[in-house]
Amino acid sequence: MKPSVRVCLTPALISQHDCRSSIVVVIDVLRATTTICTALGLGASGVIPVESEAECRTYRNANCRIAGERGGEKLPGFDLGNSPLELLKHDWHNIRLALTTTNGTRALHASMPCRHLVVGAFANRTVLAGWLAAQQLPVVLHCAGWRCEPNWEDTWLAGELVARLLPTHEPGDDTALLALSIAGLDAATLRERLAATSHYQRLLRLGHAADLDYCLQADTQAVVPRFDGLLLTDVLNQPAV
Ligand code: 3SL
Repeated sequence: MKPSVRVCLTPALISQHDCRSSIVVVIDVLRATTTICTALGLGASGVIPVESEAECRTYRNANCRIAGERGGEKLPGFDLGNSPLELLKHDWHNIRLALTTTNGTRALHASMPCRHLVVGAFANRTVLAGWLAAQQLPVVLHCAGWRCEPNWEDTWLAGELVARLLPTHEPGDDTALLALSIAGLDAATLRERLAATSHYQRLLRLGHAADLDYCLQADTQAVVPRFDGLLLTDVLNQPAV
């Protein structure tokens, strides 16, 4: 029997899922999980996802930059906002990133405890799907949404991942089928619907058009960020033991 792949549309529903026996994949396409994949893809030595602004400030030191936003706007005094493209301007060798965001970093903490916790974005779609397929474990795709409401872009990527897992996993709930049907729409309809969504429009208003384009590009970072409770590191790039 194939293991299941289920979809959780918002952190408000994550307690309904059996995370302890599953790989949970946190998805926040715009923009937190794209930022995490980009930081690790650029060689950062880890990403610390933090729930509060105050705690995040405590991580700043010579080897750790702090990044964060609320409502899409950079937090005052932080080194960086939550723009994945901003990361490209910096050298990340031996540097960590502590990150606090409105939804994505909270969804990560809300997923604990679980068997494994990894991060998904369009940026790592193919390598992530391949890694998940190889684990032969139940999967919960946990969409960060917006303030505990579902959103379009995270559900879309969840559907894309369900589609890629069909050879090895069984859709385990109606929500997986719903996400699958969204991912099956033609490319023009997907982009048209996305352009009408609230967070897309919010990021446009805030001047983040370039981030939007970047976050929707598939397979820019060959990483699978895994969370050990403190730090996200790339599971594909672990030192041999
Ligand atoms: O909510 C989040 O975690 C962020 O990704 C939102 S934003 O794109 O930075 O506004």
